Amino acid sequence: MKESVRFFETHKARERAAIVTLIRSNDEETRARALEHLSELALLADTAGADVLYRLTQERPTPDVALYLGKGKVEELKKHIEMLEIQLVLFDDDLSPVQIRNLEKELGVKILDRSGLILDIFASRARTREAKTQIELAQLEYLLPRLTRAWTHLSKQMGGIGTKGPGETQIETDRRLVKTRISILKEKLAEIERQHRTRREGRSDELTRIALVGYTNVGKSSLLNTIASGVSEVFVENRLFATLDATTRAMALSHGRQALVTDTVGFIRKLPSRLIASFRTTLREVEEADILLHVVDIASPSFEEQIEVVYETLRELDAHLKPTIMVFNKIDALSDDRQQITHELRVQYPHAVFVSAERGIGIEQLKNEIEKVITEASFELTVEIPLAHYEIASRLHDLGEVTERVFTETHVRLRLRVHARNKERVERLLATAA
Ligand SMILES: Nc1nc2c(ncn2[C@@H]2O[C@H](COP(=O)(O)OP(=O)(O)OP(=O)(O)O)[C@@H](O)[C@H]2O)c(=O)[nH]1
Ligand SMILES: [Mg+2]
Repeated sequence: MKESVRFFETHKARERAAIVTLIRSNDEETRARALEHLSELALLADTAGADVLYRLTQERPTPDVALYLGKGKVEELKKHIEMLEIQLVLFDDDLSPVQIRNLEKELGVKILDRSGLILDIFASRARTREAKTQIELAQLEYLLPRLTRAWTHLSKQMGGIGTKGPGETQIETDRRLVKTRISILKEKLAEIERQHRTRREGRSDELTRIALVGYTNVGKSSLLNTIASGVSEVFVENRLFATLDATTRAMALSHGRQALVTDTVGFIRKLPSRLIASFRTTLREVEEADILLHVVDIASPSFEEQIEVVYETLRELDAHLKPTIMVFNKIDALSDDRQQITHELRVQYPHAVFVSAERGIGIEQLKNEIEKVITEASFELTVEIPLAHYEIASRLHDLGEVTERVFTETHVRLRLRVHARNKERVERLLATAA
């Protein structure tokens, strides 16, 4: 079974890649956003060990069912593949198994979508038994629907999975093997989870537990190194997903008190759900934290979208109602013409702190804010209420201080500062709208 896993692992020599995306409508904003996402994909490609030699975009409201791109664009891509000796084409969207198969047949090179690429990176960066087990599970679940004749045949040509002969019987056998392996991995993870629980139960409950959350590469590990004492530094790198495991350090507070701070895996746009599911053991630290520090890279032009992605991922983890401190990092890297943004953000997030983990700026304020949340026992959270239940929003005003109110077509989103004694009432109230 190990064979099928190796297919996704990072290849030693750098590969030559093209990247592709659709621009769904012809307005400027859609175009700019699609190009930003494409740049992020290039960064992901670099992390995975590929050099991007060609970028292709097509303006098209929806993907072609069979080939994702239009026929003409596929031809254009093919020409460039030959000219530039490209070995790998990466798509920013998730492709269906059929699209992958057709594209491989048409172009004769490896095709990977965003999820496949993210899985590849996780696979090559996993170090601990836990991370390795989690990623193998996610990969096999990704692989299962793609285990078809064309896939096995092509992979045979390109090395990697299914080097045994193709043919229906073989595929059926492979499928069964994959399924068996999946259940073994799930059992293994359950066992790891049990060991974790025992360890967690053994630790003191008096210490406040804080988890760092945020988009990948925003500086969570750097911040942990700056705020927490520890002999060994946590690995920091200007690549995506430098951290895959949870690390916990003690942090000194005033009056000799301490808190425990955990750094963990970063989030990204379109993080495959199955990856989140299989990383639940690692992310348990987030689920069980008393306070979240939501770290944001203020110097990134897309930090607002990144905040949304993190918020959505926390929702998936059921951790979005936790007391959260917004931490805007990398203020040292903010260009002069964007300085005014901090003023706007101070209005939008009155309890946020602005820091530079690398230069040690704002760390005292951050510690003060953490102390405040612990001692005053009041905290901020973001809630989303369907407009149909708008009366809940008005009742929340009586339970806490509303610091922000944003309307979408279906929901109103509130940022609230609530006293701990009202926490349960807020939760009960929200449950009535769920
Ligand atoms: N200019 C500047 N760069 C920073 C700061 N904090 C971190 N960085 C840089 O940002 C990059 C990512 O830092 P990490 O601490 O690895 O980020 P992370 O959020 O842990 O990233 P992942 O583990 O990959 O999700 C590194 O190149 C850091 O040197 C800061 O305050 N200012
Ligand atoms: Mg990190």
